[in-house]
Amino acid sequence: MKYLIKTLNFAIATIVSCALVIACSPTSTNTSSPATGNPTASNPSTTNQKAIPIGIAFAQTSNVALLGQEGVAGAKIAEAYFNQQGGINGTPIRLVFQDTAGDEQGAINAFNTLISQDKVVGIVGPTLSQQAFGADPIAERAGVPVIAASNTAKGIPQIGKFIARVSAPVAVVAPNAIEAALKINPQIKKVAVFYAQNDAFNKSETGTFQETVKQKGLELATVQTFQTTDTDFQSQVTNAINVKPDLVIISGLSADGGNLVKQLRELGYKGLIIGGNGLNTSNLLPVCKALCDGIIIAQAYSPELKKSINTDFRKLYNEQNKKEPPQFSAQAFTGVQVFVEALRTLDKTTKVSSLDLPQVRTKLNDTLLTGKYETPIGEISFTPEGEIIQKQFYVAQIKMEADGNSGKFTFIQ
Ligand code: 1QQ
Repeated sequence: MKYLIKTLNFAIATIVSCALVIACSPTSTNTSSPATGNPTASNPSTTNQKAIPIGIAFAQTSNVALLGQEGVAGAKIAEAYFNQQGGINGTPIRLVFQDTAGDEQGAINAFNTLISQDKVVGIVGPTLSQQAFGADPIAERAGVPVIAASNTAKGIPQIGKFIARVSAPVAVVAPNAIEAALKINPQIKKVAVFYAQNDAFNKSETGTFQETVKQKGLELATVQTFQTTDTDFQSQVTNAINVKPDLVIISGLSADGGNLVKQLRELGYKGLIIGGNGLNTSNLLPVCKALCDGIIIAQAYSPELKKSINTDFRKLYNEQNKKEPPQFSAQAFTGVQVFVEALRTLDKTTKVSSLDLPQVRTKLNDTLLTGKYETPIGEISFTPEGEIIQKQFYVAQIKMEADGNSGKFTFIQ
């Protein structure tokens, strides 16, 4: 009798897990505890079929990988961390990574694979807003929840009801950098603004910077444009230096932004420089080396935040990377955390394993939007539209060592 009940339970468990995991096999007997359930695996072919798949779409190749790799690192820490805690009430999660590379098509391909082939319950990504405007409508049409972890342009949550973000918009974060610059140098009057005109995020960010400059009563002395693929900025830098600015503000990505900083300094600009979110990575340091010193960058994360989940995250990141965690890693961790906590909540009312995939995706989206989360970036929640509600922001300044090779982000606000 006991044996019969056990067999029946197993048969039911198998049928139930097949409801969610399309590629399941009826002979699957993997009942390993979450703690041993292959928590760091990222290759779908070698992983536990019972685990709940969450897609991660970040740039792992192209110049945008300088930003995307930090997201990958944060997501991997979250996978191990939450599986160690028991995953989704006993069922592990499994992150499935797809490289978006640097453009829209790369993100579209990654999303299509995650949605149709990997059958994920939701997606964290893509790396750039420019990519999100191309790929998010695909998830929206397929009814797959997306949590943007590094898309800060205006209009991201408005793409659709399945699109939310844990990356606070530049409109809220970027003005803090100008305030910090004015504290360092209250004499600032003339401002030169540079932006990459082939990128949606940079166009959005420069709009915020330019508005803030005017609101603060500063003179917007010149606006110079470039492309994220440019390496030579001599003519724009010369134009800017001619107006004798006291502050330069750059909206670009890390490779172009780093080269622009380098050429500004080489051609003699001595004033303060603000970099936007695209320069917000220590992968910038090998590009402008000693000349990166002093760049001011607004932050949506501080390693110093005294919350136990941040202490845990910071320790794990430090152990692996021997440095403080950067914002993009903290935001990616947070994106995974929101999915995990929303899945736990959903699973308590309706067993996730009893739902089919479209149901899980829809209910997960509804659940995540109503939750409150204690995360490494602080306590967050969402507006009904999917915009993040976050209270605290910071400003960092890059300090380079005398050798010009290493440096770090020091928090000034
Ligand atoms: C965006 C961004 C990027 C610079 C983050 C990597 O904020 O594209 O919205």
